[in-house]
Amino acid sequence: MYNFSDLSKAVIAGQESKVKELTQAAINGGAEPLAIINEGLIAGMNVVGARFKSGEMFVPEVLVAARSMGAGVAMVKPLLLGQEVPSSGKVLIGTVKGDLHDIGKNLVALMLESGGFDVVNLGIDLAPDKFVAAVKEYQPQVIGLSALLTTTMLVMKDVIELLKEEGLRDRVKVIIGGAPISYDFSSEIGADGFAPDAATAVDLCRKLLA
Ligand code: B1M
Repeated sequence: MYNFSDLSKAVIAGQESKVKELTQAAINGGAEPLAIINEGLIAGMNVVGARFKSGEMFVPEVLVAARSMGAGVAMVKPLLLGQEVPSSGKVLIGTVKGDLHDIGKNLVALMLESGGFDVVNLGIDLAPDKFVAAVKEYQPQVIGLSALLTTTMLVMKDVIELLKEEGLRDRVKVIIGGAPISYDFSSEIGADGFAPDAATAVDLCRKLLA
């Protein structure tokens, strides 16, 4: 059995060239491509998620780690010979209408991708009908709404109401987040969950889809 701990450590440290070198060594050593991704690269990123959540790592370090993980994944993917990397589920994510903040939302998208989810990042300033149209088009298991303004967080309720009107609410879990959002607000508007940070959003999606 191949030992991926150095590869995971290189991801955690965001050492892109070392990640590439160790990924190549694992490939040359005959390690299973999927094991390289799951037990080496994603395993490292899971540690990053946990450290980010506990305040031991910060946004720039998370971004560097995610980029180094992506470099490794890009090397392994061609070896999967058309096999799909098993997806943890499909998540649509976007920032609601009137709100242009996207740094945190993009970080959530990145961490979800790193956690094995298929992510469709819809962008910013999205009216409820845009989310509903995207649910119809992409058929996700989860939809993630982000808002950073106290004025725009109310749009989240409109998205949920429109999903109900269109008969789609039972088909998709709705999670919400952003600086002004709380657990109480998520219960009040009938969301399925709230995550205060990107790593918790990954845990929440895993829990909702278990
Ligand atoms: Co604006 N802004 N901003 N801003 N901005 C805030 C949010 C504000 C708190 C600053 C302040 O006054 N102290 C304030 C909001 C006040 C309020 O509503 N109570 C504010 C304001 C007022 C404004 C403008 C109105 C300013 C103006 O023009 N007068 C304006 C509004 C524009 C608009 O959206 N219509 C505005 C504009 C901007 C910039 C464009 C300059 C820029 C955004 C750039 C961009 O995103 N591309 C900006 C920034 C950078 C900020 C602050 C400084 C930082 C936000 C950020 O990126 N944080 C912010 C102050 C602050 O929050 N300290 C502020 C880092 C990021 C990693 O954290 O986004 O919280 P965050 O995301 C976290 C979690 O919240 C969570 O996970 C992320 C990672 O851990 N999370 C989710 C986020 N989305 C999630 C979704 C999930 C789950 C978790 O599930 C789906």
